[in-house]
Amino acid sequence: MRGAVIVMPTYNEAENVRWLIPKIMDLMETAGWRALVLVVDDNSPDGTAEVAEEVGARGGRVEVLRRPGKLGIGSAYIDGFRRALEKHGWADYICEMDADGSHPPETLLGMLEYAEKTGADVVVGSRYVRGGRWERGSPSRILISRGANLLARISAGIKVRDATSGFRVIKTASLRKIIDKLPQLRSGYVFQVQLLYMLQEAGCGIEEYPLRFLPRVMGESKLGKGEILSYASWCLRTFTRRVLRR
Ligand SMILES: Nc1nc2c(ncn2[C@@H]2O[C@H](COP(=O)(O)OP(=O)(O)O)[C@@H](O)[C@H]2O)c(=O)[nH]1
Ligand SMILES: [Mg+2]
Repeated sequence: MRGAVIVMPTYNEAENVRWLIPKIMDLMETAGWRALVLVVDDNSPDGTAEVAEEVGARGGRVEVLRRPGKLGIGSAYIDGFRRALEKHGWADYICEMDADGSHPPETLLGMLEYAEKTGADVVVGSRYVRGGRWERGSPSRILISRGANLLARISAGIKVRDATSGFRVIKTASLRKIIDKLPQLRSGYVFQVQLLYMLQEAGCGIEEYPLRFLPRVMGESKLGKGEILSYASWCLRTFTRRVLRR
């Protein structure tokens, strides 16, 4: 039986994880996958961690990694990846998935099956390949996303069209190759592009799979101005470094 750990960073997502986690587990089980949802929660005031534990109590296929405060999505993934690599050696894949309902569980299954079929090291859920799209995305968010992707391409030479997507399937063995480099990654949203750059530099095969990116179901986005600034500064630094290296 193939296995996957789904790392899911959360901050105030109680009402979303309540329905999302059971849905993921049902789908994975029906399709014959062994799965564990690893929630990385930053002491959410709305009690996300408790809700996740409650829905996971039946079956024991949910694990909650509790952190003391809001430390950033990037650092949540780093801690989650470490835990998965150390403790869940049975998993063939380690996945990234948002907790807000934007990433359909059916697509996760499609991405895993696509990874199996193609042998890719990484499969990215992508809004910018044929069949992928934003569902009711606000024009300003789409513009930010398009701009961020253009910057990633110019500055880091990233070939993936949706480099900022946080919906990914990564072969465990491929992630293990870069485990020593994980501390170099930043704590915020720019982590996603940095990680992809690292995997690309390590020679990984990266594929994209169409994603219909849905509006978040409950709550608010945590993407702020500080994140955008940190993103732009990383792109500038990476661009400079790459030009100097030539
Ligand atoms: N643990 C943790 N999770 C976070 C943090 N910031 C965002 N997230 C989670 O990361 C995922 C994506 O965040 P979201 O606000 O939906 O970003 P957006 O989709 O770009 O608007 C969601 O599951 C959030 O709860 C954080 O600082 N710590
Ligand atoms: Mg979201």
